Amino acid sequence: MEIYFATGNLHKLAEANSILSEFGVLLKPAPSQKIEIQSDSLEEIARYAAEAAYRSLGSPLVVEDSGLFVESLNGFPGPYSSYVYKTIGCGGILRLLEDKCNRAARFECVVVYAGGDSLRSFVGVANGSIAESPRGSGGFGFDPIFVCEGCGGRTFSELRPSEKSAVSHRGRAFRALGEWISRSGREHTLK
Ligand code: ITT
Repeated sequence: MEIYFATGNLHKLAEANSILSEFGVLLKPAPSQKIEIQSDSLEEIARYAAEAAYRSLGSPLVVEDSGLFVESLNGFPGPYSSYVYKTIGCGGILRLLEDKCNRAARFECVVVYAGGDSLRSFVGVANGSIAESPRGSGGFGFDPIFVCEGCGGRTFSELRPSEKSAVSHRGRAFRALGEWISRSGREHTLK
């Protein structure tokens, strides 16, 4: 069964597909661009984008919005993570934390499915902390500086892709989508 995924981030597509393949679902890149509003809420951003993409595409699809929330920076960069990664990157976040004792952080992910009469949100959170310096070579974005709880002190970049998906914000949100599709959503999908 196939569903469109409106994203410009191929890493997200690959991670989401490895998770949804367990549910017999294949995500295809949507032929329309994700429209991104500015908001402090990942869910609001993802819902707006899903509704807009569904209006233009007319086929069932998913949209995902995610971000890194650093506790001692009052949740920054949060919904602005994509822009902050492109501008100051992992090094910039490490510099902002130089004088901070509290390095707690979390990744959040909201996946929104739009199709038929359904607009459904699925949320995933991964708790952890910001490393003292970047470590590892896998993944993307802020992975080299995010140490996930329960991963033996390793950053997301030091985990195998399957290990990251087992504990990540994206893994949790897309598994919840996969379970919902398995239970009730099959009639809304393309094939
Ligand atoms: P689309 O909006 O086109 O889907 P994007 O990369 O711009 O792609 P977001 O607006 O949701 O996606 O921004 C999320 C940013 O948060 C992303 O660009 C990364 O910098 C960071 N991020 C999200 N999930 C991550 C992960 O699993 N590992 C590392 N960084 C992540």
